[in-house]
Formats: sequence, structure tokens, C-alpha cells
Amino acid sequence: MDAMVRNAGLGDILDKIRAGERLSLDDGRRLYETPEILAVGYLANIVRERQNGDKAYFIYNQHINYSNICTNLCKFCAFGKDKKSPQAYEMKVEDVVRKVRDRLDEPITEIHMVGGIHPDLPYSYYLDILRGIKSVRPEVHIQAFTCVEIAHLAELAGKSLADTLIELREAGLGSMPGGGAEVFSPRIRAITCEKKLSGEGWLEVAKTAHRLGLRSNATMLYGHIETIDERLEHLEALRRAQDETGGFLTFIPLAFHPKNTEMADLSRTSGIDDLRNIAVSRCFLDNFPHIKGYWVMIGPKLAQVALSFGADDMDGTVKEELITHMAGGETSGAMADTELIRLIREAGRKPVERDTLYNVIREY
Ligand code: V47
Repeated sequence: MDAMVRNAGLGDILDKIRAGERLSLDDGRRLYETPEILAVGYLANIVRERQNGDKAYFIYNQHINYSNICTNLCKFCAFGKDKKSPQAYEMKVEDVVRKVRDRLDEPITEIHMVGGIHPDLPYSYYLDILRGIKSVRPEVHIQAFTCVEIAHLAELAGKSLADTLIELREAGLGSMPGGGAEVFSPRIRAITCEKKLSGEGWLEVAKTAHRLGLRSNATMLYGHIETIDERLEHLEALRRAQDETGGFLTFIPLAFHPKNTEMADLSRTSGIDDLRNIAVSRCFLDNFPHIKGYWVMIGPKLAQVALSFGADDMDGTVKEELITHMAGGETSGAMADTELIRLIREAGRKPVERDTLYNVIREY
């Protein structure tokens, strides 16, 4: 395999990775550009196995999207709707609580909850849904609100980011998911999501959370109009932020789904681009403990292959997923734990059920 990587002209990158040396932007560019995808996967697998051995993590989780009403209306998103749209919805606090109560017989350890930037729900609503979830399932970890939502909540509260996060944590917030990062490039944001919090703003929220001891994830939405350099600049900004705080748990490359969006003329990502984004991010983000191959977006079959291309996590049981499905995602929204275990085993990895913070719940 080493010879294959050297024949692909990537021998110097292999040496760096073996020595635990950091990759440069130019190294990253070569990994994005080489046609030798197996060589890129091999390099990523070295980092993956050094950090996580042959473990492949999954979680018993439940997704809840409390509302799709959004004032940002990003061009790549089919989920967010204007308040007046016939497809707009918003859950009452009791609706969110009922969703949690309905599944109390399942061993769910995490509630993953995100929504849009709602024009008029009050700050108290967000505190109440956190408290409501905790009232029926006190042990559950609530991973909720992207950095974009947190910045909006701080504005609503009229408080600093830190004070808002402290209050949300007191109400039950456990950590934050990685959404809303998209691509940090101001060029991409101006074209696709001009109303959204800037990349700098997103990073500031994440770093503020980390300084308070809250962990969070990071994402990159790829496969639309971004260039390879813009992808790498995004990864570099995340790597720099992680050097500062160490608070990121997982990086999740998100494959763009064009259907029902304002960018519906673009093609879906290819399997090779999906694998390449996982592999390059695994090589480049040397300070991120985990890389997720999110089965909902890349499909269970490719997520299985991704476990040999840098990914060490498949996400979880999920159940109801709207963001990908509104944009034409074809995977089922739910996956049984037994199915996740089977997929992981068949990929030659060791299934490990984890909690949100990667504490091991059960090894198989
Ligand atoms: O922020 C929106 C993306 C994100 C589309 O932290 C789209 O563990 C593809 O971040 N095609 C939300 N992607 C989902 C998300 C996430 C999912 C699972 C796990 C975690 C985690 C985070 O979805 C948004 C946006 O970047 N998105 N529209 C689309 N058409």
C-alpha cells in the first residue's frame, strides 16, 4: 500500500502523516486533486486507526426539528420556510415534550434538536423546550441549537453569548451540533446565505461555548459552488479554532442535496467526492478526535465504506430527519441499532455505542 501512495506522488504526505506532522494547505489541495482515491483513503485510514483504532461509534439518538420557519432562507436549504408558507410549522413546547415522551421506552441517550431562525418565538420558548425535555427524560443529553441559532438567542435575550449559553446550559443544554457552518468563505455566504451569521460569527459562538466547557461539533456543506481552496480554508479555520479551545468533538462533512432548493439545477455529490471529503478532512483536521460519515446524507452503504476512508462514527438511530429529506434525501429517516451494528461489523470495524461525549456505553 505504501508503494501505491508513493506511486501516486503522495510519498511526502505519507511521511508527514506517519510522523504525525500537520498537513499544509498545499498538501490538502493535492489530496483533493489526485485521482488516486484509494491512496487518499489509505492515508486517512492511518490517522483514523491511530486515533480510534478499529472502533466505529454510533449513538441511540432522536432528532427533533421544533420549527422550519426561518428568516434566513438559504438557497441550499429545502427545510427552512417563510412564516406564511403553507408548509411552515412550529411545535408548541408540549409537542416537543410529547415527542420525547412517546419514545421513553427506547434507550435514547441524546436528543438532537435544531430549527430555523424564527422571527417571533420568544427567548423563553427555547428555555422551556430544554426544560420540558429534561422534565420527562432527565438523563438525556440535549445536543441542540447550531451556533447560528445561539447567536439569534443571545440577541433575543439581550445578553452576551456567554451569559446566554450559561442560561441555556442551566435549562438543560448539553452541547451543540455542528450545523450552520456551511462554508465560511464570505463569497459563498454572499451567494448562498447572505442573511446568515458570518463564518467569523459562527466560530466566535463555538469558541465561547468551548471556553465555558460546552463541547460542540463542526460541519462543512460541500458539493455546491465552493472551490477546493474554499473547502480547505474552511478546514483550516476549524483547525485553528480547535488549536485554541480543543472543544470540537466531531467534524461532519455534509453532502449537498439539491432537490427542492434554489440550487436545484446542481447535481448531487458523487460517491467519490463524499469519500474524498471524509478522507481529506481526516488527514487535515489532525486535532479533531472524530470524523462522522453521516449515513442519512451519504447513505448507509457509503457510510459503511467511509469507515475505511477516515470516518469512525456513523451517527445514530435518528428516526425523523427533515433537513436532508426535504432536499431529496432517499435514505430512510430511521435505522435500528441492530442494523448499525451489522453495517459496522461487515465493514470490519468494532461497533461501539457511545453517548454524545464519546463515553462508551457498550462495545460489541
Ligand atoms: O446547517 C441544509 C445542512 C445542516 C441542506 O452535529 C443541507 O452531529 C445537505 O448540521 N443538503 C444541519 N445539507 C444538519 C447538521 C447535522 C446533521 C447531523 C449531525 C450533526 C452533528 C449535524 O444541514 C445545516 C446545513 O449545513 N443542510 N440544507 C441540503 N439541501
